[in-house]
Amino acid sequence: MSVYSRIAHAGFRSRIMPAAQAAELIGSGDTVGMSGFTGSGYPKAVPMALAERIEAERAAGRPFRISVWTGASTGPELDGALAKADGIEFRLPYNSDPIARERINKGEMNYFDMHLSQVAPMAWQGFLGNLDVAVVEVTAIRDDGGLVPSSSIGNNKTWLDRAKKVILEVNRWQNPALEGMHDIYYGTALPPYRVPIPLVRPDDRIGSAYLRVDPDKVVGVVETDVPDRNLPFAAPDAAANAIAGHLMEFFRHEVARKRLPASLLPIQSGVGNVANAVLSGLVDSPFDDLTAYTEVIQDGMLDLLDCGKLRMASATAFSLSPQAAERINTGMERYRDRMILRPQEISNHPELIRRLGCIAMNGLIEADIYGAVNSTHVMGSRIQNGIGGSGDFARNAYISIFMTPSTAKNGQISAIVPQVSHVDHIAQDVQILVTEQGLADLRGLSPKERARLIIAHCAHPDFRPMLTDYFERALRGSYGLQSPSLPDEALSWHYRFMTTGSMRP
Ligand code: 0RQ
Repeated sequence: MSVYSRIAHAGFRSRIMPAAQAAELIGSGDTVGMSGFTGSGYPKAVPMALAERIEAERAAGRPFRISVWTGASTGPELDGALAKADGIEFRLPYNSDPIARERINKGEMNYFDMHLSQVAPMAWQGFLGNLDVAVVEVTAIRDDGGLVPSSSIGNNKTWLDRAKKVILEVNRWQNPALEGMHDIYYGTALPPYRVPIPLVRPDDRIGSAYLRVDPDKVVGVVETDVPDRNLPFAAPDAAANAIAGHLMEFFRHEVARKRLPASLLPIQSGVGNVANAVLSGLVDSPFDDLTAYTEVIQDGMLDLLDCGKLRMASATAFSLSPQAAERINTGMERYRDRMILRPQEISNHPELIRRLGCIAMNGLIEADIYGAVNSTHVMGSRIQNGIGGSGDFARNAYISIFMTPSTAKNGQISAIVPQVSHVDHIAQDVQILVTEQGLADLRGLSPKERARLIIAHCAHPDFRPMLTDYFERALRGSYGLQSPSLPDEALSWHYRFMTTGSMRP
């Protein structure tokens, strides 16, 4: 294959350069919008070259730090390399890289963790400041200058439009058959010019298969041949399988009561062990003709597509194990027409999630007896990842489900607590709570009814008596009886863990 085979446009071909030269086009203090969403479609060569440059500048006594905006989490060549070099001053909107996480929790990196649907609108509104450079991975450049997107879309449309200059990474590893899978909607506008987004089914295509960029802004083109680096999935454990079982039972019940159609409604599924077990559960379920309107397409969705249960999946990115990434990359022709990747402002758009009636299924760190959920902060202060898309989906879903094992840290922590140490999702946005112990349907219940149900159905038996005791005493000693609480004692569960390593008394 000729090195030019993916770059048909002569003007862009003349700007091909090594990654190190492209990294020279980024200055200290710049804000850089990079592609990338959950380990796919992120630039691999320029961030690595930039990290090297940052180390060299620092060694020469010249501190060099940048602000990094992306779609969501990325890979070790981006977040990992730049955080290791201590090159990130400010980061948005989501991170799951362990080195960056450590820097954030040590107070060495500012992090604005935000709803993923709001990133592009907020950039357009001007609240985030100027964008100096965009570094975006694509899979090809057509002769008309159209960009064939990569394995994630994220905020690329916005970065390409807003940045003063653009660096493109053209990745030959991605299958060229990706062309045609994407749907880039260019119809969004700021108020008062907003109009309804014309998407009424998850299958609808409402935009272009290509990203566009002003060729005059493109200062560098770098060719790569590097795979996306997603993490392998662990096989679902017993707790994950039990959670999946409770959810399948719940769906059967809802269909029998005619509260859900037999093909369910478009599913949104978080990532990780539990989410994957739920998707596997759907493979053996009685539900057919399923659809997904979600953030990421993960391994379990490929299985559902392969067995014919899933009609199509709409997302903004792939989030696949290395094996599944290989599987999709080699079988792209088979999958392409049944998948759509969109900008994250569309995949996570509240208007569309509400219109389509998505079934949202997300993980959590802890939930309290009233149903409020903490998705982000361990012990109220230490960030794990970020709210990601969970808020976009939970608030607007037809049914908002949160799922978790009932304990963490080898059973020393109860995931069900008297009061969450940080609130991401208020009780009104949490309709179904499910652990391996059981499922609590909180719809239509008052706070006290919720508390009794959550303790009985979701808490681990080791912690159930403590929670019941707390609740009964709160009923006697609380300032008001709408949501009875004993605030000092409620948070003492977290202090106990921090001081003794266990929430057990
Ligand atoms: O810590 O790695 O040090 O052992 O938190 O926990 O069990 O690996 O959980 O991978 O399911 O992630 C909420 C983080 C759950 C995820 C969260 C510790 C635990 C471990 C991770 P270690 P697990 P999961 C759409 C929606 C927000 C983003 C989102 C998340 C670590 O689901 O980031 O939902 N959600 N996006 O030991 C103390 C507790 C704990 C605890 C877990 N109660 N107390 N530590 N941990 N519970 C996503 C997409 O569609 C892309």
